[in-house]
Amino acid sequence: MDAAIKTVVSVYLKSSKGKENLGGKEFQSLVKNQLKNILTGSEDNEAVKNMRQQLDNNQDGKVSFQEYMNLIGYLAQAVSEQQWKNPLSLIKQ
Ligand SMILES: [Ca+2]
Repeated sequence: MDAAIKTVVSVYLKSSKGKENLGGKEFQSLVKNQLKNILTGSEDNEAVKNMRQQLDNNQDGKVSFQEYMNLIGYLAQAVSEQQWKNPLSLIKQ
C-alpha cells in the first residue's frame, strides 16, 4: 500500500516535471503511458481532453495534484465497482 501511494505521487511529479500543474500534453502522456491498462479510450486524444476538462475543477486548463487525485479516486471506485471497462463514461457523469 505505501508503495502504491508513492507511485501515485511520483507518476504525477515525473509527468509535471516538478511543476504544480499538468498541462494538456503532459496529462495526455500520463494517461497514455500510465493508465492504458485501466482506461478504455486512453489512446483517444479527444476522450482524454474531455476527461481533463471534466477533472479541471478550477477551469484553468491544467490538472492540479488535487484534480489528479480526483481521477485516481474515480478510477479506484470504478475498479471496486468492477465498472473498469468503461471508467470514461463514469467520469463524464
Ligand atoms: Ca485545474
